[in-house]
Amino acid sequence: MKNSTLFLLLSFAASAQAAPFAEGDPQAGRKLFDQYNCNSCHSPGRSSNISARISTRATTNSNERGDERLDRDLKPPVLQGQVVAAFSRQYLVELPGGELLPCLTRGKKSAVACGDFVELRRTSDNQAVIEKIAPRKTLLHRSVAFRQKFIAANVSQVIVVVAAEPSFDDGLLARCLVAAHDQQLEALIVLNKCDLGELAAAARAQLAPYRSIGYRVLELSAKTDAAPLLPFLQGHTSVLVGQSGMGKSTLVNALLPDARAATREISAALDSGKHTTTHARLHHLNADSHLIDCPGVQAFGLHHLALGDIEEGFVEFAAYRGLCRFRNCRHAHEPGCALREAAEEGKILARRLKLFQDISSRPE
Ligand SMILES: Nc1nc2c(ncn2[C@@H]2O[C@H](COP(=O)(O)OP(=O)(O)OP(=O)(O)O)[C@@H](O)[C@H]2O)c(=O)[nH]1
Ligand SMILES: [Mg+2]
Ligand SMILES: [Zn+2]
Repeated sequence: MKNSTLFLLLSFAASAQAAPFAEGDPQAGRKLFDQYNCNSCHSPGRSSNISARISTRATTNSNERGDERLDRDLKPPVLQGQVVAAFSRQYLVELPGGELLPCLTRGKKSAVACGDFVELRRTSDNQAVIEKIAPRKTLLHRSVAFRQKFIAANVSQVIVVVAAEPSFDDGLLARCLVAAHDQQLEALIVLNKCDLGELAAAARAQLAPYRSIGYRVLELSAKTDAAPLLPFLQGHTSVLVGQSGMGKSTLVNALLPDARAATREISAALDSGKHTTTHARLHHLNADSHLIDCPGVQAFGLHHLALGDIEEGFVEFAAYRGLCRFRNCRHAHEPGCALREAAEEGKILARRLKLFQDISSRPE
């Protein structure tokens, strides 16, 4: 990473840390955005008079028509950058030199995701409007009946973080893996908090089926040593997903002490994590490896996927494809269902077939 990039990221992290609000505050994004907007985006030596800079260049092109020149004189130049933080409708875009610029989108609907490469124009010295989103290589998202929620764009790997405690939902894990498979992303399961002996053993047993069908499962403790994750991150843009309280931000902090993503003690009484991270945030590990921390999810709707896509996301079902009596078998109650027979014979796990049936009936 360039020194200037590092400096700006660190100073942003530091200013976020000093912000006079608690993480978990629903207004946190707004306040962070405002605070950042006020004092952090002035690049040294940059003239605030944009039209003056443009008009110097305008005089050099004698072939230009008058109306084109007028249009260009009024508009600041197009900049390119990457969205490194996504609040609800506000974004922080990193420019190639490392400058972080708070941005808005035009109109009410926002279709921008953390990780997007975008074109933007300044509307003032320290604010810009996103004008265009570059075609995405991948888009990890979840959806309910009429609404979709972006998680991250242009990632190459999904890391589903589960933990010894709080207890995790294997249905949510299955959904994350199906969504990753749909976007042809590498998938890694991290079992965190392995310092918690017996609880870790139970979680390990819960994950055994995932190992047996070929998923990579990495056990570690973010609190004691997160380094075993590093080789898995090299060369990837990875996104950490999972329920709240699993330790995603603790992992980020352990790997990038300067990220200082907020963490919070989980509520032992409720056996569930409190939502600590309020927005997606991209961190740079090195020039080729990037890591996006996301808010915890309680549900992972897959309404955007067709039945066939969901089935393909259950990788161990592949051997039985086309073997059911009916071509449009939903593997629920149909006679002659090869998957149900396989589950009865113990060739595939009945629990996984049940998860498939739950997902394909789309209750979430
Ligand atoms: N014992 C133990 N506790 C951990 C470990 N990693 C994280 N924790 C604790 O788990 C709690 C939740 O950690 P976070 O990193 O905030 O969890 P998160 O997944 O980012 O949560 P959200 O941002 O709400 O999605 C904190 O109290 C951490 O200190 C670990 O390896 N061992
Ligand atoms: Mg977090
Ligand atoms: Zn079937």
